[in-house]
Amino acid sequence: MSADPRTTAPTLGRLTAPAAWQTVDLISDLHLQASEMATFEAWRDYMARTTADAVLILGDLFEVWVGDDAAESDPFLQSCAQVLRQTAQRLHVAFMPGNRDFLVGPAFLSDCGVHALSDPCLLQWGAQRMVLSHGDALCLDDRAYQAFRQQVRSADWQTEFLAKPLHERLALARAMRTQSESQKYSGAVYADADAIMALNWLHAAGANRLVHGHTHQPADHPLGTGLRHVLSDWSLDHAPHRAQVFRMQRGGDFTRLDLTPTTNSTL
Ligand code: LP5
Ligand code: MN
Repeated sequence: MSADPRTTAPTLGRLTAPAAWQTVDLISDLHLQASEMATFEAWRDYMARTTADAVLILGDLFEVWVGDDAAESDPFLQSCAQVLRQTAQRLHVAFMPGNRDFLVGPAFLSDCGVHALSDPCLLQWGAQRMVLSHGDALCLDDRAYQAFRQQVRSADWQTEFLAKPLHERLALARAMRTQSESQKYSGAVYADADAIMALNWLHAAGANRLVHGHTHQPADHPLGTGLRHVLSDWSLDHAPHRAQVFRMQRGGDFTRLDLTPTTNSTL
């Protein structure tokens, strides 16, 4: 019998913020893809202009990622790599894998100068301690997804998958996306983050805030005596347009910057 994830202590990664950091931006779920250039351009412009000391990407930056070798022959993924590389030259950029891009490898990240974040991860920033996650692991009621996740996150599955020719991996990823989209359009109600598991993570980390994406339901919820901040997804190619940055200040204040074209948020 496997352990109950609601009460098992998580394996936490750790990011200790340097004393000089004043502002940290958190983004997730951009689902970048060549057919959605408006979203890419908004992200590229944001990355070039942000005044934050760090951009932490909490998963699903890419629509799908089937292996680092795919980026070598794909001009769009090369453009994404260039944005990451240029931004990482002037501030701290870190990437946590999501359910679409969990196969982004250390070679791609180090080629871009991007730091890896494991999921979940404790961000220690002065007196603040917060847990960061993509969020999919918390959606426990989605049993079919959790079984799928357990399989595709295993080292054996990944070795076998990455050994397949690129065209086969792309076809499998397309089939998986079709399956996932058809589930969405069937009207299935998606699970939200499990409150007991989320609180267990906070307690294990000695933290009072959790920040995650994945559910695409941006909001700030009470969680125990703390808060759960849910990030927005991005799309400037499909209405309703959304492009939101969750910005934290040293000391704990936060704002949500809306970067859709009709607003005038300053970065
Ligand atoms: O991503 P989103 O928001 O649509 O839905 C997610 C869950 N879906 C996924 C799948 C991804 O969308 C696509 C993965 C791309 C990764 C590329 C590399 C690896 C390729 C792997 C090929 C096998 O994560 C969705 C959740 C939803 O979030 C809400 O939390 O419900 O979960 C699913 O749709 C999974 C199914 O519920 C269970 C799948 C069982 C396997 C069925 C196989 C079907 C045939 C596919 C052939 C490979
Ligand atoms: Mn996701």
